[in-house]
Amino acid sequence: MDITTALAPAEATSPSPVDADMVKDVVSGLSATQKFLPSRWFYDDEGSRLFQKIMIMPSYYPSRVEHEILVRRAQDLVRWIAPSSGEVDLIELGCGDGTKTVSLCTALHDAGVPLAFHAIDVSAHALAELSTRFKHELPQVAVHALRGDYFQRWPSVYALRKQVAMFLGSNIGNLPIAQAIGLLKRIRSRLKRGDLLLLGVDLQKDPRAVLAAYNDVEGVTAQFNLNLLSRLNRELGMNFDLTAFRHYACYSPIDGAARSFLVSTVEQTVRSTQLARTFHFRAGETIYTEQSQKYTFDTVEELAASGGFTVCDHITDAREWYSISVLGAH
Ligand code: AVI
Repeated sequence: MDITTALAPAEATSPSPVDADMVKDVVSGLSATQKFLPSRWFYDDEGSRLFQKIMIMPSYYPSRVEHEILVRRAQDLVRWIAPSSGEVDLIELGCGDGTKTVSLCTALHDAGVPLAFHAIDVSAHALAELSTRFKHELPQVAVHALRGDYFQRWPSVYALRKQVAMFLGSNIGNLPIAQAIGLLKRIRSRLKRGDLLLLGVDLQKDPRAVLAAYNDVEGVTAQFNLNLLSRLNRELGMNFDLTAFRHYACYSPIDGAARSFLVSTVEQTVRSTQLARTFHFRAGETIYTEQSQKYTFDTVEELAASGGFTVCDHITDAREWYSISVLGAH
């Protein structure tokens, strides 16, 4: 197996004490009329550990159903990815530890598709696990691990080979619409006509099932949400009292958005030594921390068109709870 781990220069050094983007987001988010903190800051080590826990909870169906589609509908995906005998570069944005994709790569390999797998992720730890997984389970496939932010990085590939990009995990749903379109356009600009993007999207369904996924009785999503405040305490010298905030999740079938908030249970002022700022909270005031968009086939089509793609197919589970939508670069 050929494993190339390319470290982005800025990421190869130890993290700087204060992240300038985080400072910008926190100052603007906590000064806004409707306070907000972007969900990208959830994923420090503890946040990633809690998200792993969420993914195996019975109420959190998206990861389970997506995995089921990747396994049960692998042959349909193989037919789209490799309708003829040419070589394919499979490029996964935000690959994690490879659990999602190893079964699809196995199906492609078993179908005799000449394949190179380019795995992009910010986490060196996840990439190391992915490399080990492929070494044990599928040593015949060349894995190129690329560490970095998928908003910026792209592997070097041969211009003539077919490229199939993958953005799974329903991660598109966490991006504000302008950013989601921006990401699709960026991916499109790297592809040529006839290449594909496989996009994992969570579909609209019984609102009670959606709400249960973000409002689990075990309280793991609450811990995941509150961990954001622990992170800001640690990294920006803030003094959030975690017992004075509560997780609140809601789902609106009108716009298909599941939203998470942290509610201040009392009137309070939070300080940051690093920022030399204070932020005031009324009792009951909320910080909007995450949007998880749920789609219909129509809204996937609108999103795809805005990003420069056409929808070729929606590969779903039997209940149509989730779709790996096949988008064609035209
Ligand atoms: C990573 N992302 C797709 C998850 C979601 O469903 O929006 C994050 C998550 N938030 C709460 N539970 C899971």
